[in-house]
Amino acid sequence: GFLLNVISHPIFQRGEARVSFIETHPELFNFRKPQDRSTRALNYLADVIVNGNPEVKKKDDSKIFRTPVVPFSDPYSTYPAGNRDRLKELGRDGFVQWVKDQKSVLYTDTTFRDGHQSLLATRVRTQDLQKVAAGFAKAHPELFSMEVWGGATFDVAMRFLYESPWKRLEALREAMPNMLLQMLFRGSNAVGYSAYPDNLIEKFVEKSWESGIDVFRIFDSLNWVEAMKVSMKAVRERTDALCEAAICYTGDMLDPAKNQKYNLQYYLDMARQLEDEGAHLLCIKDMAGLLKPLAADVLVRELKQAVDIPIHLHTHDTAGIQAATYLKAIDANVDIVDCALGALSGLTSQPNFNSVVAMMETHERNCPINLTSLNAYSNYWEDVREYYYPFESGMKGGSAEVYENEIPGGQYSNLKPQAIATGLGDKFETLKKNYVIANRLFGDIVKVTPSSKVVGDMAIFMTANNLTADDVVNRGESLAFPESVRGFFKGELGQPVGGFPKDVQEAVLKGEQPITGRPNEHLKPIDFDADFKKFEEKYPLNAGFEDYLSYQMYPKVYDEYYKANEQYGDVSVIPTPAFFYGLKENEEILIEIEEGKNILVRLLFKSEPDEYGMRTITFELNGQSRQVQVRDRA
Ligand code: BTN
Ligand code: 3PY
Ligand code: ZN
Repeated sequence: GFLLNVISHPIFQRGEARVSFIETHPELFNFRKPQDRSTRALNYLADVIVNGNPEVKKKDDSKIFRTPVVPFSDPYSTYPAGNRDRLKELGRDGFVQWVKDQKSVLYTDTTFRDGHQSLLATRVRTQDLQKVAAGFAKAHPELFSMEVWGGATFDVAMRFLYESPWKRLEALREAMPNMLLQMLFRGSNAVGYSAYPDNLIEKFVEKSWESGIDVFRIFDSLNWVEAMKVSMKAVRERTDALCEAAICYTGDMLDPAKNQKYNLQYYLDMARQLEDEGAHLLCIKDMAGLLKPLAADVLVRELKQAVDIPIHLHTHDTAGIQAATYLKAIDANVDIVDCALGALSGLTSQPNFNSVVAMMETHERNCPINLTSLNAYSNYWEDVREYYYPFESGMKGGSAEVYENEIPGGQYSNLKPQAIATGLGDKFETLKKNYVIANRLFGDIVKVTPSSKVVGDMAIFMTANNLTADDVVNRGESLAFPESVRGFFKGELGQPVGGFPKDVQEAVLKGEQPITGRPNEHLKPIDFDADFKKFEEKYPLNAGFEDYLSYQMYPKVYDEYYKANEQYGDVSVIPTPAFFYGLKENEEILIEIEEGKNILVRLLFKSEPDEYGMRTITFELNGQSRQVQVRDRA
């Protein structure tokens, strides 16, 4: 940290502080003085100006951002009724009946969650969503739902953006009162990467609903229905939200060489089980974009016969042909499809919403959507996307390679930064090949968070250590496998279809005994009253029980998020370009520091580092000069 007090001053740290030093630096004894919001925002900006945002690995100083245009929307106009109003009016069963009875195809817009998760490593910040949320909800009340939360957004919001996922949800809830808000929920892993006690899962579902979620898309990363039951039941019994249960699609159903495990019969059986467990909706979750058009035709037709609940199709356009999959699925009477606004669509994201709407204009199942307005919102995102250029994956066009490596869209855009962070940036091709080999070693599993992360970790491990499949089996005794890989073979993510390959399991576990039941069963229920009290003592400035749940999901990430908030205040108010790139000399920004209160900040100049490596940053804050000292960590 750079907040300058005597303890953090280099002279003091080197043990060279003399009485005269103390006398000449009285300001250094002002520590722990509570700082106002503006000062903390200046502290943040000063640090980014001097040291950069640690998440921005390669800054391009020649970039000039266009100012994104928020499509006009009258802030005082009322909200047209949407599907949230319909759900309230009809109740859950009545609503599901309405979905089935009406003939048009319905749309979920994934721009606010999977779109940016899959293209920009989940880095889109709340304020960029919030600026268009209300206008979009007023202009497009016909949509089935908006996917806005869950998946990786929860983790990334705290870990990399230092913002509260709960506040994001609450802000979007307020801005979109007519729309169904949807989240992605990882069954027994909630929004994390490991199993949690059942009562934590239940509490999380309950609080998510209270904070605004109307549709829970629940999946298990190994398609193990057993692991989905607790969260499905919690949605049904503790909330008035819709329970959408997902089947993860993998392999190639129509390819006899690839459909030994994951074939039509397998999907139909799973669908019936999920319907029996009380799902209101069924999702085909094609997380890697492997569902080819002709397979979609068969799968949707057969599922419509097998179950009575509406079918919601989710895919990723990694191969570039998933609009064709949608057309086939729509002809086969799929009820709902997932799309992302043009500028955040395609490649590893969802198919292009705008173009699908245009495609459907003369189709008998057309659901009229105002395309001119949709295009204006896409243009907004085209400009906003530029802010996030460091998080682009570099993929330039669709790739049929995905049929081989089966990497989920949401993982693909994060794997590149992970490879770079582990020093494997120039071995990305080998890494993708090892992903295929790792999957085979694991017995060809369903790959979606968190199981996909296990395969990714194994691929990174093999690449970093130049290991072959043979090495893994034959030299396994002497290899220290990644923690996530050991956990997987111990049964901590549950049971894969067809069980674990015994030879690899033995090599990894080295005599340790795996569990066979639900991992959550082995976890002690949480005593919420006592535990929340402990949490409050440790983190007195927490924002309530929701923050406690964040802490339960990600203790270490929460701790760092909390400290960042103590030091910098709520950084979600900083405009995105300044958040990532700081300010150029003479650049001026407006920050809404709290509701209705704006400050104007201009960077005047930054000094050279002094003999201790400290720089002085001079700002103008609402016309007054203000200085902040920052250690140059370069
Ligand atoms: C997903 O598989 O959920 C999408 C990728 C999410 C990546 C996030 S980034 C922080 C955290 N650390 C990881 O290794 N993965 C997640
Ligand atoms: C997630 O769990 O984050 C996913 O998007 C899985 O597809
Ligand atoms: Zn997805």
